[in-house]
Amino acid sequence: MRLFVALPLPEAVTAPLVRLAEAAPLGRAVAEENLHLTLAFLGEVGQSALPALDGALSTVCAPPVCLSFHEVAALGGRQARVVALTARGPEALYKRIVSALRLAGFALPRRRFRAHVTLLRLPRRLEPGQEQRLARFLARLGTPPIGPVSIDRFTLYASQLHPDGARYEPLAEYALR
Ligand code: 3AM
Repeated sequence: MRLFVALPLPEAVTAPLVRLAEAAPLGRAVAEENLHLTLAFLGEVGQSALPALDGALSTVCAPPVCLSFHEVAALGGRQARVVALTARGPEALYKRIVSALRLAGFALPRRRFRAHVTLLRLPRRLEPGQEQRLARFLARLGTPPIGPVSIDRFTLYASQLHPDGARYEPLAEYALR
């Protein structure tokens, strides 16, 4: 199973975000039920490792996350792959989850954590003019008036890749209190 750990988002956040994504001049909007904030990507995990994974995530003890949103930006370096809403608030929880998973022997990609909610997936190559249209759209948006919100749990998701996009299934939830 392809697994990741993420913060689920309430409808008060996902509803305006999906409207915003659908107004973009290009790219494929992430479906509302798939909007989340990724904390750790585990990749392929065998069924036999699930009890150890659940055990590790159950040891994470942290208060609810106060999530605030910053800006809608194209992420992924020079060849941007996604448009995302950047966020602040889950950094301490991220560190606890990553150390609990590493302690339990799970290998995680070594990437700088930049909290974000992916809103749109961009085509591999942008046609002439598309880059400017996207830049104008992002500049107009500024900081969207969404949040802050308090999130009182994190979720282990399974991701299934399909030609029309990934589908995410929540497998387990862990309370933050
Ligand atoms: O929250 P987002 O959409 O940015 O990018 C993938 C997605 O994050 C990320 O895991 C989330 C659920 O699929 N992801 C996919 N492959 C990855 C990898 N090899 C990855 N993150 C790190 N390394």
